[in-house]
Amino acid sequence: MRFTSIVAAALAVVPSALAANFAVNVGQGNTFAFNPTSITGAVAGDTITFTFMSRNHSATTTTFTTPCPPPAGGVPGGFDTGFLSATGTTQPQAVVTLASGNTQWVACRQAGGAHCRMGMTFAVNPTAEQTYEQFLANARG
Ligand SMILES: [Cu+2]
Repeated sequence: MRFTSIVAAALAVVPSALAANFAVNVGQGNTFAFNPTSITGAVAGDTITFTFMSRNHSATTTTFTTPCPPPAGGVPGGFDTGFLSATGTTQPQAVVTLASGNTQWVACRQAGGAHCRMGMTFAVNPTAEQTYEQFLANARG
């Protein structure tokens, strides 16, 4: 009986022990930017913790070819943190758990896409065929 409960407890710990968290700053230094601008090697179950450091922004999934503005709620299978404001010393966080390791394109949807067009963009697992740099160029139009 004791042995069984120890095994069950050990198994319960495995998924969280394997999952990685990626820390991403949003609007750091009052800029219209995500920092870092991309992450690689993310797999299902990993988390991204977005920390909103200035103004009012979102992290919203969008398309590679037409990034701006991202759709409210994000693209199907994606995510949208909604708008979060950093005020004074308050820097809200949003934690997104990835359902897959698929490539995802992310931008701020504030101001009808104005922040996005200024280059406020982020990529999850960009590829050699679809690079972050090309996504950024698509956003800037
Ligand atoms: Cu923004």
